[in-house]
Amino acid sequence: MQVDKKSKVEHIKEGSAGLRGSIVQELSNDSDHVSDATTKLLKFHGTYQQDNRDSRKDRRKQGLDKEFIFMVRNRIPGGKITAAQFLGELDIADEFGNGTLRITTRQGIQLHGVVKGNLWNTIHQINEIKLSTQSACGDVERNVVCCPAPLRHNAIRDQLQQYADSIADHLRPRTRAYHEIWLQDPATGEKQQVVGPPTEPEHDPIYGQAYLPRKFKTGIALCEDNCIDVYAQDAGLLAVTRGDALVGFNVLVGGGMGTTPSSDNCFPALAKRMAFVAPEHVLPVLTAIVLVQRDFGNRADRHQARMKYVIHNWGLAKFKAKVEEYLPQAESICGVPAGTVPRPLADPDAADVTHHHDHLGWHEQGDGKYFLGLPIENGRVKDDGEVRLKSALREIFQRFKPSGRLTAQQNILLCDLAAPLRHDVEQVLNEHGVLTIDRISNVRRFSFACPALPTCGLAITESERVMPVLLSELEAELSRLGLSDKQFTVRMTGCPNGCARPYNADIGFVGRSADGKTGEGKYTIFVGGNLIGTRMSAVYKDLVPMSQIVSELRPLLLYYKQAQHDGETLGDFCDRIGIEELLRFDDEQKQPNSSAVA
Ligand code: SRM
Ligand code: SF4
Repeated sequence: MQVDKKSKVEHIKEGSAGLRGSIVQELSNDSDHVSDATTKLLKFHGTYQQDNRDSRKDRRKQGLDKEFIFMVRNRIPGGKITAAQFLGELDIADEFGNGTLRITTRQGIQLHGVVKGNLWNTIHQINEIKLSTQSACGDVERNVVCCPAPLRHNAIRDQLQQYADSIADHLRPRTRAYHEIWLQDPATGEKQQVVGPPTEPEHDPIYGQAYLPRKFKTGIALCEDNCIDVYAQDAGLLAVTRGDALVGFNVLVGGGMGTTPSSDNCFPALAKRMAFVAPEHVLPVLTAIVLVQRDFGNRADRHQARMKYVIHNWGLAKFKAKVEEYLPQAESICGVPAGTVPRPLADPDAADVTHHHDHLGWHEQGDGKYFLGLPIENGRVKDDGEVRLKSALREIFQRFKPSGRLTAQQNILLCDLAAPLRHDVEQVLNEHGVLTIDRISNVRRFSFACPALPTCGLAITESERVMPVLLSELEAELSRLGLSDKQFTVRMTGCPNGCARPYNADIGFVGRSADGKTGEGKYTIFVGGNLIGTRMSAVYKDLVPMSQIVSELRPLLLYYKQAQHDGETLGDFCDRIGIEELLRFDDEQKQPNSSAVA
């Protein structure tokens, strides 16, 4: 008997008639939640069924079902958003969500706390403001990230954004399901919801009927500005420039941060440098890469389904040869003559990542206007006590109409501001208690955390909600040691899936378990990555309770203070010294007769 090796999700996708399934029927029934199969399909439409995990226990005690809510994710290539769109998102969050917006680590926006009865309106209204949630989640190309800085000293950054837009457009599923389900017929004004499969077959030459085995992520960066973490992408496009001209891209393949410690052979990985490609050949080459992953990615085990495992199993040379084999098919899909892309593909150019910018603070754009990079703690746009960030942004977008760019560090750039408006913008921020970059510590500036509890169904520990407190402790320790001027990345996640990319940061905290009684989280501490995102970190300590994280880091910070080389970053230091020696020093400092660590 033939054993069906495909995972359950594969069957759901294949049987969904182009991602329709029974979404329409389930949206219109009285239940407060949807079935498992529909939950899976809804991801392709940009929404996750979740439940409020804060209320789980109490509700269980009362014999009640979970408090179901939906997270709705916008796909915003390069994080480019207009003032009207940002204001629209705020309104939608107020009307249908929990009143907050969450800027994501992929330059998107998430709304949380949408109940099922408001889901259609939420997604519909997002489309009304000309944004989309289509394929923000699901086994397809995700939001394409791209350096958001609106620097116009030359044309390169605008060109990169154009690539991000065209890649996003090209790799969007061809099914009409999204439009049928969520959009309104502009001619009749009626809700256009079609029940059942399409009358004419829809052909998707890239995704077929089963889409990809897993999510796929593309990012575009500059060597001197890797703000989007190009090595963490399935496909990274690293711009190669000569003077003011874009001459091509180094194509990096197989990055990915997710891992499942309990599952064998799972690991986070940095992408590998595969080839140099001329700008006009990027689309066919990227398409060929996607097709290889479509046909050879693991469809039996979702833990092994990301493209990094294909590359790990085959080796880079075999993977590259397969991409070359798929180029004719890709060329045909892209509508370019066969043989357009020279093969074999050229070896990567020597150019590589050298710097990282977070684009915070005021910058002249090169066109006489200015942008302000505003830090947003963990990307959460909300009014909280005296810090009324949401109201400040609302006023700024209403009064000054800047365009916005969301960053992959969960911050926002307020762009295209004339010089005289700088003072007014600062005044609004001051009046609302919002801190600009000159008033926050370095460690807070270069940190971010994933949402985790109470919305994320996969969270093991807290992340976003505890990070601010942890950073306050860390700030005090760094100040005590005279290290406050150091710049290093600190990232936290509530589980090993790596949504805040903790595995290539200088310091990463990854949630591993939670105390059954107190709920206190225990974290793995990783050290030795770097700000420019080109090196993986290593486990320093495991299962450290939240309340002990700073004291467990203290000896390491002291060692750094004492033994750093001139200008050496914390991650470089940890990498040079090595985990074994760091732990030996840690041990020594903890001996009763040690004088160094108070
Ligand atoms: Fe993520 C799943 C949040 C960027 C790796 N991620 C999730 C879910 C949807 C949980 C779930 O599946 O039920 C989280 C929703 C939480 C919530 O309540 O909102 C979630 N991921 C996020 C965001 C919002 C984190 C943030 O702090 O901003 C980011 C949304 C980005 C976007 O706009 O598209 C986000 N996720 C990432 C990144 C970083 C990146 O892409 O640069 C990664 C690591 C890179 C990678 O993909 O390898 C990441 N998320 C994952 C994984 C692990 C995938 C894997 O290969 O194993 C999961 C779990 C899964 O897919 O099964 C996951
Ligand atoms: Fe959820 Fe884990 Fe991602 Fe955090 S890292 S948002 S806990 S899946």
